[in-house]
Amino acid sequence: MKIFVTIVFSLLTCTSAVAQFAPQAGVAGSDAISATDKRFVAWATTCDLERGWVDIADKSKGQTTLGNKAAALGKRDGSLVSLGDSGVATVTFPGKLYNGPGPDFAVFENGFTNPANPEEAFLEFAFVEVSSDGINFVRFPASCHIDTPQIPGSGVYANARKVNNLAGKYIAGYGTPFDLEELKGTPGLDVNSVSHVRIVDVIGTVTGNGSLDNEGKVINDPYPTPFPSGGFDLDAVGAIHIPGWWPQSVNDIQEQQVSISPNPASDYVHLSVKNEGVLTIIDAIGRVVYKKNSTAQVVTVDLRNFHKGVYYLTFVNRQGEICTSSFSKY
Ligand SMILES: [Ca+2]
Ligand SMILES: [Ca+2]
Ligand SMILES: [Ca+2]
Repeated sequence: MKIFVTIVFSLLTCTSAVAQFAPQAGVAGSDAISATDKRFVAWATTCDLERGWVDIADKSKGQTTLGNKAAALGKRDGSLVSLGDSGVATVTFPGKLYNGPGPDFAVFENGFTNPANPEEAFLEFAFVEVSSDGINFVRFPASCHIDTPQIPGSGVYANARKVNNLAGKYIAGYGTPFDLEELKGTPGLDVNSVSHVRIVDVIGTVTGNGSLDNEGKVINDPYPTPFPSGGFDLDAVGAIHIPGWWPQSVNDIQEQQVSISPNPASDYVHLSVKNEGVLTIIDAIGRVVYKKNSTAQVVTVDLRNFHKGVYYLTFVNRQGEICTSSFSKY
């Protein structure tokens, strides 16, 4: 739950003494990843949701209701599902994640900065876990050195430099990155074959129900947030490393009329068409190798007789608008 706070503390507290992790998005040295970063190759396609409590200390208030699991799917768009105290969302992607260079996926929440200090923000946290079988999950070792209770409405903000490996560390529009390299060698987990990512709401500390970080410290997450939108607000989970998926595979044309997957493609390519129109595929030397009138549907093109290389896709809708894109056959 986000409550916009107008109280501004004029007294600067000494925050630099414990500074040790990457700072807030927009501050030099941050590892926050913009939702428009070209490294993202895909977004969550399924979500299993176990709602948490409006207030875990008073379960008579029931569970949170804001949003639904669809809000966690697809690109980061500002649509949210509120997990509630101790709520859990488990997502999957079009393929399994592998441990490539740097971060392998990122989680998006809707925190907002302190208007008086870009280092600080109102942040709600969640643990992040991964699994290679959908049954056994391994949690990223989280650290939270925020030692002030985060009571919503009290004007308290958190400094991201005190937080590591907790989703929600960064403000809306910026993902918190997670690197599978950190979990390499964990029994029961293959970091090059991660099928599920799980987001587990952190419970604030005020009532004694608080969650602990990897160092056994209580995590000062905003509490209580006794609203239908309580707890961690999940917006999206972006994938960076999926075998066979490269950056640019989702390109500009997708926003308009057609999306292409996978790209590069081997035996088949799927063209998801949102409108009626004509699809044409042209090879690298300008020959039309495929043409089809399509209605709103997914068109699967058999590439087995295509040569390896780049192909150009043109889509003309009934209004005569033309979209062009390209894909590779390997
Ligand atoms: Ca990695
Ligand atoms: Ca929480
Ligand atoms: Ca969303």
